[in-house]
Amino acid sequence: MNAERETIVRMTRDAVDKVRVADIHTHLFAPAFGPLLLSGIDELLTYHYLVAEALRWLPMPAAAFGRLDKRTRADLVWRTLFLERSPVSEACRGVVTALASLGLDPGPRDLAEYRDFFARRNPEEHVARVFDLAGVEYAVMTNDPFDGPERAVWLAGPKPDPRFRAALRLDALLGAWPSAVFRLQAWGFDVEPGLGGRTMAEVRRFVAEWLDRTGALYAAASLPPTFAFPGPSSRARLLAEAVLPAAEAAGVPFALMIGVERGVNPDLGPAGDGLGRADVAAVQNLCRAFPSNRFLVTMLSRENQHELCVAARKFANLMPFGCWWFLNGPGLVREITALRTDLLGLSYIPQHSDARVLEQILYKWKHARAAVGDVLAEKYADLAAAGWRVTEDDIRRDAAALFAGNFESFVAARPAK
Ligand code: FIX
Ligand code: ZN
Repeated sequence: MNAERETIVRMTRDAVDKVRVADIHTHLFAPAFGPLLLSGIDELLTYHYLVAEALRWLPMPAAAFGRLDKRTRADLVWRTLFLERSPVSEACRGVVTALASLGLDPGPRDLAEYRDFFARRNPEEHVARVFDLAGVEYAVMTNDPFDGPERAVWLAGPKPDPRFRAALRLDALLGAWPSAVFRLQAWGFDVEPGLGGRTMAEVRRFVAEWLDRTGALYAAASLPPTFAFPGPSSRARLLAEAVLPAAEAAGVPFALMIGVERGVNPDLGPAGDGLGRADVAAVQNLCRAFPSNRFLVTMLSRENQHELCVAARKFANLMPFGCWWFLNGPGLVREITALRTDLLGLSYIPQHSDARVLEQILYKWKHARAAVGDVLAEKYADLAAAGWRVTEDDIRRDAAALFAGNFESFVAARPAK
């Protein structure tokens, strides 16, 4: 490496390591939501990413594993993935990074010591420390207005916590209308199974109420690989006639998380979801038909990434984000970040953590910063070789946009009518 390249690599790593992060999609909850905020070594070990890996070795059916208590499941995952073989997968390495980030020594492989450490934490101080160590300014939650315990907290009016922002998750509305309709009726909304009468106006009222109650930064839904738009499905109609108009009126984007095939192996619970390649035409059709709406879009299939970047070149109201779930490993994060940078410059959001357990933000962001930083360093070095003077201030500015600013501008933007 020549001296200029070395300097650029050093400056980029430093900027990306220090940049503040807006974690735009997680499954974490503010402490006010009580037991919904998961934390600690047993939660880390029973994360569904690890469960899927352990069940490839364990001599028991998934359903039997699922019936065991959490501590026993954690013991089995620890023994299977960390003691009987080396924890080289991304999710396993993540546990090691998280422990080390908290000052624990992963060397002795002493599960009892880690349990003891977490048992002695003061919960409030621990949340603050983890956010600080991860360099995360705030995490966006996934807030489901159809989830009983969560709904009860919102209705009681939790004290706002600036580290946890809301996102209104509408899978239960858009993906399961036949059951959603009865719940909406029970809550006083005049809706009909066949979508007739006042249904669309009432769903708009429901979405508007919840966007307001939660202060959501965006509304969202995960969608199967078969997602099509436009179309006669209740999902497509509710989206077009109720949800997008409500999001537009509230001035918030809608996040499409496309490509998840739920319950490929239902015995595995959340570890049993798979993926499929989707049709990016649905995204293009939405962006064209709803120019006053903004769409945050992530796709689960590796094969969709290139088409999504090309679609984003056509529509400024489309913001690609994250390397979701099965894409979240250093190899694919590097590949996808390089592809996005080649086609979109700096107009994308490279990663979200998708953390379900508080301490996961430690590893997800450490690993993401490293992978994204490597790609950016190479891009800046190539740019310098082409004759551009790359300054440290430029790199810091660009990193701030990628890791927080692009999201914040997109959320705040009001498209021209
Ligand atoms: O739908 C989602 O938001 C997914 O991210 C989750 O359902 C999934 O289980 C997950 O945690 C992936 O990281
Ligand atoms: Zn998620």
